[in-house]
Amino acid sequence: MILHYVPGSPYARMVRIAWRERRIAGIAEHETTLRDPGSDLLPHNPVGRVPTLVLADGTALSETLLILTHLDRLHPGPRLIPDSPQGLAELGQAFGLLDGIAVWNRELRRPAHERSPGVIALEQTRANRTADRLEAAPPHHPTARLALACALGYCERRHTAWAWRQGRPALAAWFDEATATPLFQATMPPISGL
Ligand SMILES: N[C@@H](CCC(=O)N[C@@H](CS)C(=O)NCC(=O)O)C(=O)O
Repeated sequence: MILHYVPGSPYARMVRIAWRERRIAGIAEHETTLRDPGSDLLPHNPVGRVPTLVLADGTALSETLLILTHLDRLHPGPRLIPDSPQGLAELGQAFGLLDGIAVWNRELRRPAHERSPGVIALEQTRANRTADRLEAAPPHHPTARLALACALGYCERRHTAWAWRQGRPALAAWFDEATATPLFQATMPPISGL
């Protein structure tokens, strides 16, 4: 199996950490390019997004949660996808936060005259509202924690437009502790300047 990724992707980072943590054998990683008509990802996955996990028979799995679902078939340990409604709710909240941040970040990457102030304001409000909830109630399920840590890790290095730590000392402390592991350190996204 080959996991296509880019180092800046918080979605791919989740899968990169998950398979290592679960010690799943037979996965190699390949750094690809995005938004590139010559990308070597496109023959496998015309959608052109990472993470993409290409199986031995050529089947290309995309979408982080679907890839995690497949990884759960490959290891005997605790499931990556939560069994409980509480765990699912936590995971959904972390993905919702990240998806909103991704939309916000995409707006900021457009030329200034193409940016939508309305979209930026909406996503900023969504992110702040969710982070305020997380300040009071951080997730317990390990995969929800992984997703949240990757979302905030993205903000630390590639979406510094959002001062998410401000006024949220508990969430900041939670993040610092959650990411002080060799796997988080080894998959640190590069700084983007945004
Ligand atoms: N819903 C997808 C989102 C993945 C995603 O948006 N990945 C970004 C990188 S962080 C990507 O591949 N973007 C390429 C593009 O938008 O063309 C998932 O959960 O895996």
